[in-house]
Amino acid sequence: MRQITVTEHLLVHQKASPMATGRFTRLLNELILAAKIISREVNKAGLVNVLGLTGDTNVQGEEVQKLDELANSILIYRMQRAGFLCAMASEENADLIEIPSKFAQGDYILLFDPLDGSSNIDVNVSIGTIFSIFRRTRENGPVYMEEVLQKGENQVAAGYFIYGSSTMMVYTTGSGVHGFTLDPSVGEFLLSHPNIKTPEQGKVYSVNESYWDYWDKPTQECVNAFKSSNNRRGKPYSLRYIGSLVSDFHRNLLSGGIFMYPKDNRDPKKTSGKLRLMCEANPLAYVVEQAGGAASDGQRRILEIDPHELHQRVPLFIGSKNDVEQAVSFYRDQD
Ligand code: AHM
Ligand code: MG
Repeated sequence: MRQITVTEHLLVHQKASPMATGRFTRLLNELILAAKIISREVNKAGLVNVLGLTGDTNVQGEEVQKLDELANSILIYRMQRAGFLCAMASEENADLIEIPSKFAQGDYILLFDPLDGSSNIDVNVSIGTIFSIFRRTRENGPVYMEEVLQKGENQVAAGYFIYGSSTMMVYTTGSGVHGFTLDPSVGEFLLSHPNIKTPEQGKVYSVNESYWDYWDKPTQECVNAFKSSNNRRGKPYSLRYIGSLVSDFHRNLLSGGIFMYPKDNRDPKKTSGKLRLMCEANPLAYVVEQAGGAASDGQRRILEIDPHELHQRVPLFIGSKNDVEQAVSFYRDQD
């Protein structure tokens, strides 16, 4: 059977969209190449001394894994030279990453989490790269932070690569969600999951329940509902939590369910959970909505949140529509 490569798929979609340009397709192709290189490095990590910590902490105050740093530098190196970007932002870098003037400039902005779930790297659990693409709002000139801090609903593309039992790419440009599996023998991503639709009702809830004592009442009531029969489904959900957002999200996208990272009071200043709006919540929210699911911070649709800083954190409830609606019902009229 003839299989469609991701490049062919992009070209077909490019023709169908009046907005799409060849430059956008080439930008995605460059990103795909960077992900293939990261995938290769992840696959041989145990053999080449790139497991473990670098000894540094990142802008989030988290310990940096060697592979985190490697994935970040692969993306920055390739994408700065691609010629289609005017700025980038990474979960690992405090500030915007400029495109040096010696390289061609473009009008897209790329945000990414280079290696999400990195605390799982050393134990061979699936991890991933999450990406979000915006178009800049001004014609030219230097890129200011306001151009980057756009609402998620302005994304022109978003998705992720998951380095799991196979490497997959899942993306949307606003006309459905499509999944491709890397065939390592030919080095191509081939269409394996066309037009993904997430089940309206899931059977799984995914949350780090060890934070119970740090949660507010609505969160405890919400989680209690998922684990009892006192919910819209009428029976308890199963708990699945890998602790690697891309993996938890991907499983729930395909099989149905909800992933939650609510706010907690571990640190009085951290009232917004752990996950980042721009690099994690926005792109996955775009994907899930395009697949028929939903994403909320408990009060608002994630994609409607007006960001005020690059590394802003948000509570996240994401997945099957019925399950997200059920979770949100516990927070309505709060705060
Ligand atoms: P990271 O981007 O530094 O890897 O952190 C995000 C990760 C997510 O992949 C995962 O969902 C979450 O952290 C797990 O956090 P916790 O250990 O608090 O449950
Ligand atoms: Mg992450």
